[in-house]
Amino acid sequence: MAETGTFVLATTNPNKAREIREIFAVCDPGTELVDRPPGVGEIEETEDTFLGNARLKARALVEATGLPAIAEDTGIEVEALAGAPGVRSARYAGEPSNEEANVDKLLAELGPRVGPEQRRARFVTVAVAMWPDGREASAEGTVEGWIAGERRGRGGFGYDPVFVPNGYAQSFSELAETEKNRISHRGLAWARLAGWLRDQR
Ligand code: ITT
Repeated sequence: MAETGTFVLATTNPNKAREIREIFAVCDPGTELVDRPPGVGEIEETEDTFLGNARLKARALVEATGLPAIAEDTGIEVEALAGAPGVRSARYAGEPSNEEANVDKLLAELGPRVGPEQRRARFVTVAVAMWPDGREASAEGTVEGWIAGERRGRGGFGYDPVFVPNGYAQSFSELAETEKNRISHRGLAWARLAGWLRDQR
């Protein structure tokens, strides 16, 4: 199957876009990523799964541009909170999405629980590629860890300051972005999908 290797990037989050571009540069430099064009309205994430929401975003960009598109949906699942915030991670503290408020709420909900065992969490990313003829491919990536008692570090975005991956003493905010991408939910999901796309050419 011969593919053109050009995709519109559906994400509106510049931090995600930067990480996805870095992952493709390593795993599939032959794929060209085009930024989401201005004028595509907000896409409501009405599904209750990461795959469902990633598909909604990819489909909206395919329909708006007539080009193949890639999209992802990501969330953080906290064991002691029965998997919350999960698919609601972007709007955990309400609308509009506010990363500071989301982290404050997560720390408050975990309250007095102490240590990695009581604060277990995982990030999940589902990555989707979709073509105008309706074909699609997807891949999932997860990373296990725990929620620190307070913010640590200045890098990253979203929940990174409070997420400590298993096997590390640092939060994602304290790791170099190349190291985060090597082990993260996003790094694993997109490395899988990018590798598959590369092998199709
Ligand atoms: P798009 O839907 O436009 O791609 P978004 O930021 O709204 O961008 P999501 O719906 O997937 O993305 O929401 C996931 C939320 O989880 C997002 O608001 C981030 O704050 C957070 N998040 C996503 N990836 C993260 C990461 O690698 N590290 C920390 N937090 C992350």
